[in-house]
Amino acid sequence: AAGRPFAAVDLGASSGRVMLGYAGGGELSLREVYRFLNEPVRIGGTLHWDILALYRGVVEGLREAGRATGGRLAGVGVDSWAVDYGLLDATGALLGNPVHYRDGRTEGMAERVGERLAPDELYAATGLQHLPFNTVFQLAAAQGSPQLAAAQRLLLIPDLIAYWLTGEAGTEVTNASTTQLLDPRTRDWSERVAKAVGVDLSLFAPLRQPGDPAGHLLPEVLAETGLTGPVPVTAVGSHDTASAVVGVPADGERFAYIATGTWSLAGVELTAPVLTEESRRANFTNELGVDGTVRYLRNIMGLWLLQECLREWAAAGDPQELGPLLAAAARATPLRSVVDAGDPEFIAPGGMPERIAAACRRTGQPEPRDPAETARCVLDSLALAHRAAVADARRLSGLAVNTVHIVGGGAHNELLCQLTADACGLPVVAGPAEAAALGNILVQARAAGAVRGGLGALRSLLRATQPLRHHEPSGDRTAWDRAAARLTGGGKD
Ligand code: ADP
Ligand code: LRH
Repeated sequence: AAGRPFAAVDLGASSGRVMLGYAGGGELSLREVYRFLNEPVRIGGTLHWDILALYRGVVEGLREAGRATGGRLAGVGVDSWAVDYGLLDATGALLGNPVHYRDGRTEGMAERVGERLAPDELYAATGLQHLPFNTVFQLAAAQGSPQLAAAQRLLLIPDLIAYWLTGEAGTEVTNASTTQLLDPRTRDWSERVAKAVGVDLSLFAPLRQPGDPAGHLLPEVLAETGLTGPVPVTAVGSHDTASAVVGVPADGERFAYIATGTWSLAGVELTAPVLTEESRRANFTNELGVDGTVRYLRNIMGLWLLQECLREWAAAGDPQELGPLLAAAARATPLRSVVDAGDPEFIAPGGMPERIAAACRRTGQPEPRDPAETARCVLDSLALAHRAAVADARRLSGLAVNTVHIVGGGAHNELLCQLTADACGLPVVAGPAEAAALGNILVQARAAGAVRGGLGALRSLLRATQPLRHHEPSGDRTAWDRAAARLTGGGKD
């Protein structure tokens, strides 16, 4: 093969994986060498990430990657979910387990921060949509804790993993943009926001750009993984969604993307942030992307809704298999009932089938009667939320979108992709499902000189090498208008 071997460590909220990619000489291939569940742990009333189990999964995955390549890797890159962090003491030791963004500790924190900096000023300065778990609100919740008092360093999750692999600390900028402490115009920290909300910016390691060198695997990591050094680690779009957007196989600029996994992140790629009051009210975010881009998008609950139902049914002794369940959902009555998949009421874990049923009752719609109807309600609701986000992104950015790309695990879900095409009234291109890993590998490979060019060139390599599925819009679009009206009490959506 012409390509050189790169490993992508991609930690999602539902699973972590180490993917081996060969890139260069016109080649781009990817295969999964190791996947492990990411199961949070509740202790003493606080929901934590099992960060050491995740690190072990990373090491085992790198060993597997080395097994496939005779111990040689041209590079490693790490991406993960956003906003969360670990704190280190003066010796570099981890202070406590990182807290999960779905933990309840941030309740009331937006109000507390709002007393110091009004929501409209915070938006104008950071461009970040209001999500209760943004890092600023987590830090407000941690204020006064002995851990924060002892902390000398704060590392976002992918930077923490990279630190353990290399001994070098940095703060990769795409993920830093999810802290709500960064100004998307300067792509640098906002001293003003940090001061106003009482965050000490010296906790953060220096900013890094995607493509920057991030050190080499430590001798102890080489020994544990059986890899032959030196193995460079490269900063990638360390926010998984930033890497996933690199991995969107778009032709040209007029596309919307939906990265669908645990979350659905739906929006467009821009060259400058949109910081208007209208944008704030529409709850659109300006996260930073690779190569100076802005990811202008909205968070939608995503397949979390279904994951939580599956977990609940299994715990109640009624385990459902995803394939047959989706087949039954495809046969269920379309748009029988829908919920607002953007509603933060669905963020916390637990009791999801009942919470979905309660939301249907509240809006005067029939409750789902079985798992198939619940799954159909979730998928119809996601498609409806995708449609609203794509329409708002077009309107607020002025970009004339003609195609919707669905990447992430949800790209496997043909029903969801077709419903999204139907709801948006636009053609949907589905795949790759592992867009984040591909984006991670492409940015490393480019830094190593194995591939060349801007995002357009990287995306044409994706189109030439990755299998994609096409969904044309079908059905009656007004049915979606009527369903949306049920959620807004008869108003327009
Ligand atoms: P994350 O990165 O947030 O952990 P993923 O991008 O891995 O999430 O997406 C996981 C979701 O993708 C699952 O919850 C599931 O709904 C969906 N998915 C994965 N594989 C399939 C499949 N073969 N068919 C249908 N859906 C799938
Ligand atoms: C998706 C994701 C998303 C964030 C959320 C916390 O994995 O990174 O972009 O909003 O996790």
